Amino acid sequence: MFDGLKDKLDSFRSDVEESADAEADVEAEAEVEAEADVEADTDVEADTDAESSTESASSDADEDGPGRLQRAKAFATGKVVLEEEDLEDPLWNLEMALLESDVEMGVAEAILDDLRSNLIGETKSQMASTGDLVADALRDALLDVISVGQFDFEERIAEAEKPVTIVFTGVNGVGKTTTIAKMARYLEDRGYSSVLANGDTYRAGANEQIREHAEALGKRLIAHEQGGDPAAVIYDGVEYAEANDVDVVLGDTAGRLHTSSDLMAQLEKIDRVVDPDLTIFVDEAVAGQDAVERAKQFDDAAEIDGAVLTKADADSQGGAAISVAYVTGKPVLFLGTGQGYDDLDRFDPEELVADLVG
Ligand SMILES: Nc1nc2c(ncn2[C@@H]2O[C@H](COP(=O)(O)OP(=O)(O)O)[C@@H](O)[C@H]2O)c(=O)[nH]1
Ligand SMILES: [Mg+2]
Repeated sequence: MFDGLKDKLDSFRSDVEESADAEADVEAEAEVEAEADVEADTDVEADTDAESSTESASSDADEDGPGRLQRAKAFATGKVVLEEEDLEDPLWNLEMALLESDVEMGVAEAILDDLRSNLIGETKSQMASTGDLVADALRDALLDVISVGQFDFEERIAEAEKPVTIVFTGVNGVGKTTTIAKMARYLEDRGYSSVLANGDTYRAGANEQIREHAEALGKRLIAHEQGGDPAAVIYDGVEYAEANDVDVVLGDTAGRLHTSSDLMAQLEKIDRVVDPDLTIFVDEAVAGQDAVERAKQFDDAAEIDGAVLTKADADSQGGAAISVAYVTGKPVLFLGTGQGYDDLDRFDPEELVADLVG
């Protein structure tokens, strides 16, 4: 998962390290030269011109000893090692790498700004190498954008009045129905009963598909005829849950109608009629910026509370996982990591960042 992105972040670290170390070498040599200048000046007791002093200095600095000593001294005193020019090239490379990984432009800029303000003027002590400093700054910068809006999903379910109604939105084929099935299993593992309600009354075969999942999981399915009113189906699901003490209603929706404005209007209606406790947007992690764009659109039609990114198992870029929360202001709550019912992982920003920046 996100291996390509991991490599790119790693390159940034070694980029800065290289650039800062090269700078430190130059500075250490300059200092040795400056000291040699002073010695040369006192030796001849005259104001020697720059050229001759450089000459006499370079012969001194050629010996390895003093240069190493200077560097060791700078290292021990914690002098400033990261300057704007050290970061220019690495930051540029990082920005390109993030965009290549399908991170949204504004998100990439936020990460860069964060890094700039955290790293420039940063001092290096004996304890921390440049690489460690950069890794810390990267972790902070990523966490800031990834953790936007996070809340504890389990706690939300626990505290909500039952039945809790959750409606899943998103385009066709991204894994909505599969995610609902996984969610039924996830809830069961935590002691909550659930009923499935098929609001995808548009697609032929939708009832059969979700019924297979319901049967495999031992869950009740509420479904109407194809072409029926999706809001009515989910509403029936809520009534069933109320009458039968079921904790959670999981409402599926269509991912495609005749036109996309029909779809948005239908989602708005479900939102109005059912008034779900949570609306969760589902898209594929692999869709990158398209997923981010769609998250915004769906949020406009029927306000979302969070997102699930599916097929993270097949995503090496991580752009959507990094961008969705920052762009929509709504958190990524789960990652789909496979086709099995247990392949739903709670999205933990700290864990992800630790994984990305080793
Ligand atoms: N690899 C992988 N495949 C998934 C994941 N989630 C869903 N799928 C597959 O994506 C396809 C479409 O899923 P479906 O639930 O029918 O999408 P829907 O049209 O949005 O309801 C199915 O073949 C699923 O098995 C996931 O997290 N990882
Ligand atoms: Mg479906």
